[in-house]
Order: sequence, then C-alpha cells, then structure tokens
Amino acid sequence: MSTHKIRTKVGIIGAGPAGLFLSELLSRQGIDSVIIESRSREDIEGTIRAGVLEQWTVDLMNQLGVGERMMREGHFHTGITLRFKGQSHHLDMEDLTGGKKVTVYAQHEVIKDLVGHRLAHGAVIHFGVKDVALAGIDTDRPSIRFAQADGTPALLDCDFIAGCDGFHGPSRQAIPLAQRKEFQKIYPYGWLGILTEAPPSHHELIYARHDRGFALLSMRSPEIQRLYIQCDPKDDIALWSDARIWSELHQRLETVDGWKLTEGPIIQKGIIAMRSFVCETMRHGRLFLAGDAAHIVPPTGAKGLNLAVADVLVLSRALEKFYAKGDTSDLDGYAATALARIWKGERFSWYMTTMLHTDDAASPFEHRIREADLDYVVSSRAAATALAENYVGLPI
Ligand code: RFL
Ligand code: PHB
Repeated sequence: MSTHKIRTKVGIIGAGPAGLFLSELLSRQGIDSVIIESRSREDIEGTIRAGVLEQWTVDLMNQLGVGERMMREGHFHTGITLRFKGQSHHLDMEDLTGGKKVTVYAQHEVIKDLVGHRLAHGAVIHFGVKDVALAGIDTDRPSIRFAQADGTPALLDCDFIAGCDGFHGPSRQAIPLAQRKEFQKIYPYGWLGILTEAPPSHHELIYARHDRGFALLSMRSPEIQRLYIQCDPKDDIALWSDARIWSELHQRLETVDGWKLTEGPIIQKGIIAMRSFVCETMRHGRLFLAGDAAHIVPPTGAKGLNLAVADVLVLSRALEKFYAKGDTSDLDGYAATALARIWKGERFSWYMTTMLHTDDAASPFEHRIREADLDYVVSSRAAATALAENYVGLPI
C-alpha cells in the first residue's frame, strides 16, 4: 500500500481539549494544522471527564465563537459549598474575585463543540489512527508516521509537532528519558465517579470532608447529577454495588440538618487513581508538549482541562510570532512561561486534595492541620480569596 503523504505547518497529536483548542487558535492566525487522534469521533465525544471551566476558558470559548451551546446549557454558579464537621459554608467566588463565576459544562460537550466547529471550517482531523511514531524532532522538518483508520500508511510532514496526546500518548516518550526533567506524587486516594438520573440535590457544587472520606456533588444537566466519593485507588468497581455507593454518599454528604441527597438510577460508574505529575521538558527541538502530555493534577481543584487550554494559548501565541516575524523567542520561552502557571495549578490541586481527603496513613496531627486549613478558609476573607482566585483561574 503506498504511503499517503501530507504536509502541514503544525502536526497535532491528540484531539482532546489541548489539541482542538490549539488547532482552533492557529486557524484564527491562518496557520494550518492537521490533527491525528487514535480514538473515534464518537468515543472522544462520549467520554465523561471534567466538569468545571475557569472564567477565562469560558471567555475564550465565546471569543472563538464556540461558546453558544455552553452559554445555553452550562450551569453558572456564584460559588461553591465546603461541608465539614456538620456544617455548610458557602464561598461566594463572584464576590471574592470581582465577578468571576464557576461554570459547569462537561468536557465532552466542549469536545463536541470544538470538533463540530473545526470540521465545519475545513479542518483535517484523522480519527482512529494507529501506530503513531514521531521522527526528526531534533531537525527543522519533523514528521509523524501513522496508519489511517482504513490501514493506509501515512506520513505527516510538518514544521512543528504539538504533543497533545494526554498522559499515556507517545509524544513525551519521544523525548529521550535522560533529557526529561520529571516530578511526580502518587496519592493514596482514588475517586469513584457516577452519573445518576436525578435532579441536582443542590444548586451549586458541594465539596465535603468526612471521616469516611471525601465526597463531591456536581451536576451535568437539570436531570443528571455527577457525584464522586473517595475510595481506594486499587478498588475494583465490581465491589461497589449501587446500594453501597448510595450508602456512602448519604453518610458523607447528609451531614447538615434537613439536607437530602436525591437518588436516581446510576447510568455510569468508574474509578480513577490520582497523581500529580510535571514533565518540565515541555519542548524538545521542534516538539512541544501541552496539557496532560506534560502534566497531571488530581481532579479536586478542577484544573486539568483549564491548564491544558492555557498551555496551547501560550503555544499558539509563540507560533504566531514565529510565522509572522520569524521570531523564535517565545517558542524558546514556551516551557518557562507555561510552567510558571502550571506549578501554581499543581500547588492548588495538591492543596485542595490534601485538605479535603482523609488519609489513614496521616497522623492525628496532620488531620487536625487539614481541619484547621478548612476552618481558616471559611473564617478568613483573605484565605477564602486565595482559594477563590485559584478556583476561578489565575491570570494567563
Ligand atoms: P486528553 O483529554 O487526555 O486528550 C488527549 C487525546 O490524545 C489522544 N491520544 C492519541 N492520539 C493519537 N495518537 C496517539 N498515540 C494517542 N494517544 C492518545 C487521546 O485519545 C485523547 O483524545 O488530554 P488534554 O487535551 O491535555 O486535556 C486534559 C484534560 O482532558 C484533563 O486534564 C481533564 O479531564 C482533567 N479533569 C478536570 N479538568 C478540569 O479542568 N476541570 C474539571 O472539573 C476536571 N475534572 C478531570 C475531572 C479528569 C477526570 N478524570 C477522568 C481523569 C474529573 C475527572 C474524573
Ligand atoms: C465534575 O463535575 O466532574 C467535577 C467538578 C469539580 C471537580 C472535579 C470534577 O473538582
């Protein structure tokens, strides 16, 4: 079978939030790109992941003309509730941050909006590709070999490669191990997440710390709730019957007089492990890593998707400068610029995770410190403001 040869300026590996936003941002500047994605369109548009968008991510979607459905179907909250020691505390993010809101709009809906918009504007996205291999990243003519969905071998020849292929993709692995500077923390917690056909039990998100473990109440629509409970990351989902899940959710969330959790059929459930990870080597020759390919956060701070979009905003501006003026300075500074914000997202996600989860291995002293942290946030405007400005998104 003869090889299908394709030429573009930026070869993007991965059609997650990072890859799709990058392709959209580049097209605005007349910079052509091609996306290759290992999964099918149906698969990426149906995978349940993130829920919370930072204010500037919402603004960016609107600026790019892909925010219309989000503005109609998203949930816009003024704040969040922290629940612990039998009490609820509302953090008014809008008040604390000068008007920024908490937007709940599912990641797969963002993906649908971006894929639809990109394809309607003539973008090339190869879905269902296999055997992706990067070559020549140390040269000024890098390329990506892959097999198209029908098996035809293809060679994508480009000026730059954007590795937007998530934590398990091949891009980061293409950088020699000896040259990668990586940092990692594995947590002893997992999250069991469910979707349930029941109207939201509360009009905003509730983050609950409880002796039995953390619980989070979120939502997807007026008919669907998204709920999470802390579990052992090695737990088998088969051991979690619906009755056991509801029992834990009731115990961890119904700690405030008169508040009731609404139940409904569970339509999806799964367990995820939690890690913090940063590969500071976000650039190697003509390969640039963005999003989960370069860094992972535990989901407690609702940061991962937003960090991915921030990376590609920085990268798109640097590429724009290169194509407009031949100036490589922002490409050279890409990792440093992106990392300054990424580490703050890592810190915040670690802080929220540590403060809200129960850890059997932690000492009684550490437990008291976590409780003091929560008490501080709900009793000091300065502490609440620090949490709020991180939650709604630090400046880019
Ligand atoms: P993605 O979304 O993983 O996309 C990578 C894409 O690359 C494809 N791929 C390949 N393509 C071609 N060739 C290969 N060899 C490939 N290998 C992989 C994959 O199929 C995929 O389509 O990475 P990206 O774009 O960097 O985006 C990152 C976000 O998806 C992630 O950080 C968030 O989902 C994290 N996250 C949250 N982030 C938020 O900002 N707010 C939240 O509220 C939030 N909640 C969450 C979350 C993640 C969760 N899970 C399931 C991990 C809640 C949960 C439960
Ligand atoms: C979600 O709705 O999926 C969600 C909300 C808040 C988080 C994480 C996930 O911190």
